[in-house]
Amino acid sequence: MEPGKSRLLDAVARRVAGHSLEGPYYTDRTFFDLDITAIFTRQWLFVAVDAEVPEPGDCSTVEIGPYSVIVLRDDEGGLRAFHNVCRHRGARMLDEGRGSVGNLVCGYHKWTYGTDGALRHAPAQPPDFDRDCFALKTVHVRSVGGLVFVCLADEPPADFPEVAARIEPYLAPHELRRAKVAARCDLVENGNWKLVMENNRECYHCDGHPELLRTFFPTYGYTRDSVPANLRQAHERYLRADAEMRATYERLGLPYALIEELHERTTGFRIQRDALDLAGESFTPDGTAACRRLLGDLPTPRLGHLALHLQPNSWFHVLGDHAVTFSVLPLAPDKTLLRTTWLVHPEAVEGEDYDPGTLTKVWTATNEQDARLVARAQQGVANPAYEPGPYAPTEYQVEAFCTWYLARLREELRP
Ligand code: 3BY
Ligand code: FES
Ligand code: FE
Repeated sequence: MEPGKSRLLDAVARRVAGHSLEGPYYTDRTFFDLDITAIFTRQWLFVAVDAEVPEPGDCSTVEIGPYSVIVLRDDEGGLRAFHNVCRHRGARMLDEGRGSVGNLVCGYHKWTYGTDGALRHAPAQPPDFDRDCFALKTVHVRSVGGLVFVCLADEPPADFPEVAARIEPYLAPHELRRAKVAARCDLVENGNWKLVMENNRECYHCDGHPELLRTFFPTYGYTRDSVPANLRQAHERYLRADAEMRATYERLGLPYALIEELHERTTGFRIQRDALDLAGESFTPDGTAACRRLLGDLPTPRLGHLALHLQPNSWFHVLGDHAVTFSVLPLAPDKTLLRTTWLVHPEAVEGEDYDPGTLTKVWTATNEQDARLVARAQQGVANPAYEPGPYAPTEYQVEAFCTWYLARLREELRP
């Protein structure tokens, strides 16, 4: 076995369950490259929403390690994804970001591809040139209730269709496929992508989120018996709100049961409809809706939030009045892009039904607070004095993330 590989396998074997990972997982270029190969080229990744590419020709380009992928609505209204690499001499076709195209034209020598990826025109080639041999390379893509996932693997994880089928009924009433993008924010965090994910998987640090905690119950992640004394009052409020929400979900026929299979399967996920504090409608200072026009045909804004967490790179909060999606993309061992997107009903009018500032305020503040925590964590794990420490019981989803992650590394490194 190559020495590099055995060093990585040794690190994986050394890992003490229930403890954070060793420093090099977050700082070392070899681990970063392994993460791209073992995780980001193998798994289904959340990269966009249908609402970003509603019309034929609409496209969104996303960078995944050294890869660049075009997500595109084709002329028939179907979703497609292609490698952003021209089949002539490999030039990048589209810049990162969003746009709309009739055809995909390479800027170098004008090879021109249809929205189905077929090469339509290659100037000044000999008569026997076979255009059929040079279609854009495809990438697996699918929408799950309006959330767009791509997979760079030749053979994507076999359990994703089943996971999608279990998630879709929860998302369906919110009709995200028809929604519109109300706001978007790209935040580059000074930390490894795993620190961004781990931070999202616990509320142990949530007292750092005063705006979020107006409505987000800080008891998230605690069991009934483990709620600490300072959170007892919040827990009492949670229990009352939870009972009422369950009755609402039952009455409206909304799926709400917790499904939590974060490390038991290749596509780890967690989904749950859950109460919010105060008015219980949205992430606002008093909990009332931030958008007057509700998603889908929902009859009431008081629905709490549908929380969805997926390995390896995403989480979502889907409410009665809006949805907010989070996509995590690694840039370097110590740099990560967090892309946040807010969705509202397609006919919601800015300035009338919603104010973008109010809509985005809580998660913008929360993301910035989290980014500061992640940057501090990165500084600490890069310090030679760092050694892995024990997770608290309420950090069980961080442990699940690490367990899931290490299983993927083991699969990749298997001799
Ligand atoms: O966005 C989330 O779901 C996580 C869970 C707890 C902390 N953070 C808010
Ligand atoms: Fe694209 Fe030449 S590299 S047309
Ligand atoms: Fe946080």
